[in-house]
Amino acid sequence: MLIGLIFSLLISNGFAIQTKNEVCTLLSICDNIAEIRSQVADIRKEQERQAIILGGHPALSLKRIREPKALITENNVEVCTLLSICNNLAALSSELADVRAEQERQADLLVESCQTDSSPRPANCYEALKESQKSGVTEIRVPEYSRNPFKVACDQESHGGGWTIILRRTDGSEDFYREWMDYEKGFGQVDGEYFVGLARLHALSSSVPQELLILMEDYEGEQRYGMYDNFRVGGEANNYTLESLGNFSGTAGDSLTYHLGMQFSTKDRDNDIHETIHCAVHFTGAWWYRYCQLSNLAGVYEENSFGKSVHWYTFNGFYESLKTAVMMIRPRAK
Ligand SMILES: *[C@@H]1O[C@H](CO)[C@@H](O)[C@H](O)[C@H]1NC(C)=O
Ligand SMILES: *[C@@H]1O[C@H](CO)[C@@H](O)[C@H](O)[C@H]1NC(C)=O
Ligand SMILES: [Ca+2]
Repeated sequence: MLIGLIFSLLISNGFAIQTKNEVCTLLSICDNIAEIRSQVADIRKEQERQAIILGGHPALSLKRIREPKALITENNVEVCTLLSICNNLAALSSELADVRAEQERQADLLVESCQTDSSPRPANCYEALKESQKSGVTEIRVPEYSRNPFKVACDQESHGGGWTIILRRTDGSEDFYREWMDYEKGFGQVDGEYFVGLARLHALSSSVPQELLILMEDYEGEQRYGMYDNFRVGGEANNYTLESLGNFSGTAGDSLTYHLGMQFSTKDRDNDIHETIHCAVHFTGAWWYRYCQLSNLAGVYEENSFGKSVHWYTFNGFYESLKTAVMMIRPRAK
């Protein structure tokens, strides 16, 4: 904003007016270039000063601007030829472009940091449990991950409560056959069907050891669950590998340990180890596919053909779709 003002002053008071009213000699052009360059240097100083004032935001540290190659010696008439003027003008305009780009970057960061709400938030639904025993949508912030809070649904009743819901299938209202970018970011309605997103899932599960609870119900109304006591998902660098599950307990049987160590796959990312099949496409889902799967909780809702459904093999086999599937995590009790 301030910088924008300086820019307009620079353009109206500097080079343009003088060249209009004066005889345009090589000397006056040289002087003008030197003057503009010194003003650009001032603007850069001002940017640095602002970056320091805004220093609370770690991303605001000033990006170094490259030094232009051509240099004008102050009032050096001898070297001021047409060629050197051209070189200097080119250097100047690239320098201006850099300054402008840096200014835009800082403006974006400023807007972002102003929008950041720094009031306290629980880091997960287990912490939220201390404030309210009611299940529902709440805002959490994972300090290791981002300054920005995000919404999740909490289950504060099942198996002692404190569960952060990471995936929920209940009615088929949300399309789960999606691309990598969606799975990375998360999608859906947090009060309905949704997936929390792989990046957040990694952040949630990598800071503290987690338990994973999966609640499932079939169309006959039978409910079963599976629990794993040390669930962890890797980061972007290893394609959100299912790094750890721990020991299984529960009534649904273990249809997930088969997937341990696998990277995540989506319809546009074949990271499974099946050489001829792109499992995510073949089974219309997204999962830690191996060769290919025993479970497919991000499969197609109410789709009852082999392997494409929302299924958990040790509960409902490969054909029938589950009516409800909810995955949730909670920091492991020590
Ligand atoms: C992650 O997935 C991409 C796309 O499928 C692949 O090219 C890349 O090699 C994978 N990364 C690792 C560490 O395997
Ligand atoms: C899993 O069970 C085994 C054998 O019962 C035990 O040795 C191990 O410590 C358990 N792992 C965890 C993470 O509790
Ligand atoms: Ca494959």
